[in-house]
Amino acid sequence: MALSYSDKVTSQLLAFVNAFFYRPGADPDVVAATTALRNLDPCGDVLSYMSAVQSNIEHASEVKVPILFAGGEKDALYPQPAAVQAQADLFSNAPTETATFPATGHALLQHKTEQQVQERLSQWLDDHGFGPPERTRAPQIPQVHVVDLAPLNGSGVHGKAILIQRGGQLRVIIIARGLEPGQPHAQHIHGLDGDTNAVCPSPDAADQIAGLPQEASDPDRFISLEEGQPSYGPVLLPLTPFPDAAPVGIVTYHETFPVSGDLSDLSDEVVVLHGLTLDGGYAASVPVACGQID
Ligand SMILES: [Cu+2]
Repeated sequence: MALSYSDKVTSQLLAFVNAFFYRPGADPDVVAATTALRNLDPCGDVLSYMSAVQSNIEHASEVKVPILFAGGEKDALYPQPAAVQAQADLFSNAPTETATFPATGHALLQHKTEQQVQERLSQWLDDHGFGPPERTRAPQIPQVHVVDLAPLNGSGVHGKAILIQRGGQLRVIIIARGLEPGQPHAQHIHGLDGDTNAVCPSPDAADQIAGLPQEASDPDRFISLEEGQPSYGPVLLPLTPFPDAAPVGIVTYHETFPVSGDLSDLSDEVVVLHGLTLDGGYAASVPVACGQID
């Protein structure tokens, strides 16, 4: 069975309790009855207060983090500014500051100076690198883009890219079929500068080089990587590692990238897959599928 309340009471502690909670001359029977009924507080019972204070004082010099001691000038329990200064002096190895608020009592946040106290505490937190509270930042709602990948250059490649953007992270999932089995397929997010929408190149992009007639400039009739660039722009994000297509010509891909700047808004960009066997062998850079990101 636990010790009763009265078992723990020493005469010294009882004197402290009497002085703290009761007027001089309070009826001893009332004091005894109410003391016995006193609830335990979260730190143990109130009678542990004195020994806790003693222990805290003994360990105060071990504290090394910054501390602000704040008190009210009209505090009837702890006369200020002497009390906050006495506390600060105990923490001899910590960087300490003191603040005393005029026309303020013991409960700092329950007086008309509350705003002043709040501002001083906020300023101290700011000065010590705590910054604005997390809850003032915008919530991070994921943006999801589902992109249809349509064939270029008669490749027969079809697929989907799913782009999930949240905070500074971009998850990319690509599933495509009709690719060259066993070959590596470069894949990128392409885009144009500023607000210009990148688009997938139309078949006549094949003769856009230098404005020459198609037969002269591009006898192969294929849209090369460079010929597609006026439509889709340069590479903004290589979706590495580039996958090899499975023996049946399928690619499945899943990676996460940190993104910022141009890529924080993907809605003007395109996804391009590359790699096709032409007469001269495997042309790794030729675009074979493209999809505009909505
Ligand atoms: Cu590309």
